[in-house]
Amino acid sequence: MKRMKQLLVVLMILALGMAFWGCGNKDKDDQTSGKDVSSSEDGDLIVVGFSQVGAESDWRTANTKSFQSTFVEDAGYKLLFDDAQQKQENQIKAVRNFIQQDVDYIVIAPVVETGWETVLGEAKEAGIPVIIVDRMIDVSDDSLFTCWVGSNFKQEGYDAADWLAEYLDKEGRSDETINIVTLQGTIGSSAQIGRTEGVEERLNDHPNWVMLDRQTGEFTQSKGQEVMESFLKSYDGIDVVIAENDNMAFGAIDAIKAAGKVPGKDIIIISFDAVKAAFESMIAGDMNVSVECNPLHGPRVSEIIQKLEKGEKVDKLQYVEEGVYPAETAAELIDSRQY
Ligand code: GYE
Repeated sequence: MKRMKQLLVVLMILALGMAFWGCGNKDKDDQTSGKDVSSSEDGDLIVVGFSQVGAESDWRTANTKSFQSTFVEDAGYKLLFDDAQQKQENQIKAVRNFIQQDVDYIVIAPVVETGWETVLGEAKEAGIPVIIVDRMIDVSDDSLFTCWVGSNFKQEGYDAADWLAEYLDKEGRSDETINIVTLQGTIGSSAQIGRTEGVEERLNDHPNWVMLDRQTGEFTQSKGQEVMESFLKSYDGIDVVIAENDNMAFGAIDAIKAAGKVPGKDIIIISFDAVKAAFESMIAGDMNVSVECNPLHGPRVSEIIQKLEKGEKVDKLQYVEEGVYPAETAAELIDSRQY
C-alpha cells in the first residue's frame, strides 16, 4: 500500500513536470513558427487582420466602426486592426505583421492602387487569402487577391456631373459658361481616380463647362479648406466646387463663407459620400448634393469569409449599390441614414 502511494506521488510529479515542460515548449514553438503567442488562445475564432487607410474622414470612421462591430468574438472572430495613417508603407508593414502572426484572412483597404505586388506575393506564399475593400488595387496578376468589394467610383463621377447638368437646366443656366474647381482626394486612390475621370469624361459633353483647377485636399476637412482658400484667391467667378468627399466640402464651405460668399447659392457645392453631416449641411442650405458612397463593408466581408470557410466560391469583384442625394431630399431622409 505504502509502495502504491509512493508510485502515485512519483507519477503525479512526472505528470506535473510534463505539463510545465509542455507549456514552455508550446510558447517556444509558437515563436519559432512565427505565430503570435496570443493566437494559441484564439481557439476556434477566425483571425482577421485589417489594414485600414486611416481616420481622415467621416466615411472612414463609419467604415472602421462597421468592421469593429462585425468582427467580434460573439460572431466567431478576432479582429487585428491597424490604422495606416494614410501611408501605404505602414500598410505594407501591417500586412507583413499579419503574415508573421499567421492570421486566417487579411483585409486591406488600400490607400493607393499601385505598389502591392511584392507584399501580396508574400501573403500568397503564406497561403493567406487577401480580401480588398473600398478602393481597388492595380496588379497584373489577379491571383494575388481573393476578391474585392467596394464602389464604382467612376459611376459616382458620372452621377455628380449628370446631377449638375440637370440642376443647371432647371435653373435656366444650361448655356452659361460654368467655372468649376475640384478638390481631389488622395492622388492615386481609386476614389480619386474614378471620381475625377467620371467628371472629366462628362466635360466633353458640355463645352461651356470650364475646369479652372484641380488640387488634392487629401480627403480631409482642413486641407479642403486650405485649398479652397487658395482657389478663391486665384479665381474670380467660381460657379461650382466639386469636392471628392464630404469632409473636403465642409472645409470648402467654411472657406467660401469666410470669403463673404454664400455656399449653395453663389457657389454650387457637389460632394461625395453622403454621410450624415452632409445631410445636415444640405438642410442648412450649404451643400447642394452628395453622391452616395457606402462604407458599411464589415457585414459584406464577413459574408465573403463565411462562404470561403465553407469552401464556396465568391465573386471576384463585388460592387455596392449607391444613390444620389440632392438637398431637397435631405430633411426627409436624414433620420434613416445609417452613417
Ligand atoms: O470617399 C473618403 C475617404 O475610399 C471611398 O475615402 C473612400 C474615400 C471616401 O476618405 O471620404
